[in-house]
Amino acid sequence: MHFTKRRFFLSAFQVVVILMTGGILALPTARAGAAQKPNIVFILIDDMGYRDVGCYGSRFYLTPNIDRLAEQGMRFTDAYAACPVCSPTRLSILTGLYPARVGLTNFLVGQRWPDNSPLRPFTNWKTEMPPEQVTLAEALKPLGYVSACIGKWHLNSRESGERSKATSPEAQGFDFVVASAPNQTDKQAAGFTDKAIEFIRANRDRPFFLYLCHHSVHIPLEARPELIEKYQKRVRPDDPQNNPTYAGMVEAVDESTGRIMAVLDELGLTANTIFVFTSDNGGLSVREGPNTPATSNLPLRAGKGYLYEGGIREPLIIRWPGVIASGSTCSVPVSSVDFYPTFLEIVGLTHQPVDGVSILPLLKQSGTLQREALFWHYPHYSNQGGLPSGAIRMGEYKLIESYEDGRLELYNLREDIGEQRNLADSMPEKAKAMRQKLDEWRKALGAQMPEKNPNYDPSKPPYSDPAKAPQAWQESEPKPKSKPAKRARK
Ligand SMILES: [Ca+2]
Repeated sequence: MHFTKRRFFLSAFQVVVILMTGGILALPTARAGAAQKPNIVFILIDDMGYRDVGCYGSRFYLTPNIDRLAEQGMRFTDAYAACPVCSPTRLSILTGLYPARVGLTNFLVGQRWPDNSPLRPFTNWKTEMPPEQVTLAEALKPLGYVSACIGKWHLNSRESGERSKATSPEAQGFDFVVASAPNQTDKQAAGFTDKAIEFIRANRDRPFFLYLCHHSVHIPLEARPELIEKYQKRVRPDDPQNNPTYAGMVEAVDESTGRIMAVLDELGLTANTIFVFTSDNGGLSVREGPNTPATSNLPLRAGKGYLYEGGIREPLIIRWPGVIASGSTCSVPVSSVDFYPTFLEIVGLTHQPVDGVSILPLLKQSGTLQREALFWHYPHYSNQGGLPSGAIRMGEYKLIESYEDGRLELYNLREDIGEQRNLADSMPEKAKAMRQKLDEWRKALGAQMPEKNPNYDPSKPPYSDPAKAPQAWQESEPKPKSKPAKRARK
């Protein structure tokens, strides 16, 4: 089943009803005289890892502005991206849907598949966001919001040709768009920030949604020379985070965040602005391009491209003065599919069913979530060495299922955040029940599954031409059937 614009427009009638009955004015609380709906500032960093921020435990990177944002808001310890790579997580943020439901399950458009692997490549996965999906910008528009998309979009592609126009930010509800080719260098962080500030100043008197998506801290790694020099002096032999160039990029997005915070203060908008800071997938912890690995997510296992915690657990800070207690933390697991229903509940907008749930009770500390599980479906080989797999988190337990051979990994994240002790054999009933739930979820969403490869020859390497393999594969042990534990650690 797909949720479409048609269903959204049906519910638009309900919006009118809510407007007429004053429901919207009734929702925002604790902001005296705030008749105007809250602004939303959403800063999305590309490939920033869970531990890449000072307030998440880094001893190497310096992020005073992001740390200050956390002191003024809520820091989530168990926040997840819906996918370990870019595009699907971006889809989930803007629609509230799991990537598996839409069939957009990999980054656009770079599927690389080993020619000798246990699974056959499938090609009918979506290579653009279906135009009929209702984005946050489209949903907010009837309430008078003006929306900006500044930076990386990554939900369409040149490969989709003419159709890419229908999936551009402009066609998906954004009024002000500053876009560029993917993977531009760090020089753009400041330029994007200039544009974001321009947008905020121009729209200070009306509700706005700023979706600021830096290319940083994605490869290629490039930073200002003075920052590289600064962090060269901070490298310590016992710290696995030790890349001065990457550190310079982290500092540049911290500066950007500080500048956005400052302009909100200057214009008196801070109190009526929901400020979100997060990332789209884990930090790059293997070799991929010059001067990599970029970072280390330790003690989390692995990084971008993997369903281990290092690939999907994210920094998430949300500030909303008067509603969110300053300096608070939340350890309830949340996902990038939750932003959409949360924002729409806050502005009082009824919407079509989505996969995420509103986390407003967590923000207000007025209750918890009635959610049994979080799910992931990544049926691809990642450039970083990740294998086609699915995952489910229920409470403190997480199960990962390999799609190559059905191998199960079960971890207790409370006792074993590094996912080092596989409990699947010692807790077979728990593993079986969670695997069953994951399978039911996949079936309910119509998740695409790769088929077995009848020509697979385990005695041969995954790539017949090893030079065509991603760098992370070339530098690791033989790929298929090897133990992920060996490959995943730096
Ligand atoms: Ca990314």
